[in-house]
Amino acid sequence: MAKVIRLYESLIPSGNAYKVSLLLAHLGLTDEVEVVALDILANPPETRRPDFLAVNPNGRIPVIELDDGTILAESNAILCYLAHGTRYLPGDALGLARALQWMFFEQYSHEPYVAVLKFWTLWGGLHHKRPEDIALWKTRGQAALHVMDHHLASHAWFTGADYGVADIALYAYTHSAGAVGFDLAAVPHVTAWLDRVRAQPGHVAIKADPTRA
Ligand SMILES: N[C@@H](CCC(=O)N[C@@H](CS)C(=O)NCC(=O)O)C(=O)O
Repeated sequence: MAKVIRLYESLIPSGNAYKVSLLLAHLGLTDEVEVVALDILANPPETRRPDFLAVNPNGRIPVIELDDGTILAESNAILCYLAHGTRYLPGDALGLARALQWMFFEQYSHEPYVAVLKFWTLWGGLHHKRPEDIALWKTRGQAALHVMDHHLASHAWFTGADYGVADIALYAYTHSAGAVGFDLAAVPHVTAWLDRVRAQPGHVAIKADPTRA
């Protein structure tokens, strides 16, 4: 399997990029990977300039580069690649599908609301957004947290008996959801799970925000 040599991520702390950094830390690979941090707040964003579009035509981070020149985009696909053959990705068909179930949930029902509200609250000027859009992000993001809470009422982790890629994918934006107005007190099983994730060997926090230094 080709080795990861470079991670394209952002200068401000991106939850999608944090997923990759967190798994690299669990795998003890952090020091082997060069990090290229792009300014996504610039005008135009560095992710939308020709040199990066040649790397990822979708103009988004995270992206990894492997030692054979292969490029891989999409945070949850990157998690699956890096976790292949490790304890963080189930090897059986149902376990793998269950991990994918929660990672698709994360991208369709959670990240578009929880991450988007975080971005506009912290970096985008929320007052420029339409009140009905803000209300939708809050309602749907909170609904996603309740779906997680329902699962975690009877399971320690999102896939089988062990912590893995689905937990990493969902932790990335859930851990900071309270700071942007979501009600974590209403989802006690989620808050207990956040503590279990933080207690995993090799856990690292998301990086600091340079715009708030
Ligand atoms: N589905 C993608 C979403 C990636 C994404 O939205 N990345 C944002 C940062 S969190 C980005 O690159 N924004 C800059 C841009 O869109 O130009 C993934 O999971 O990797």
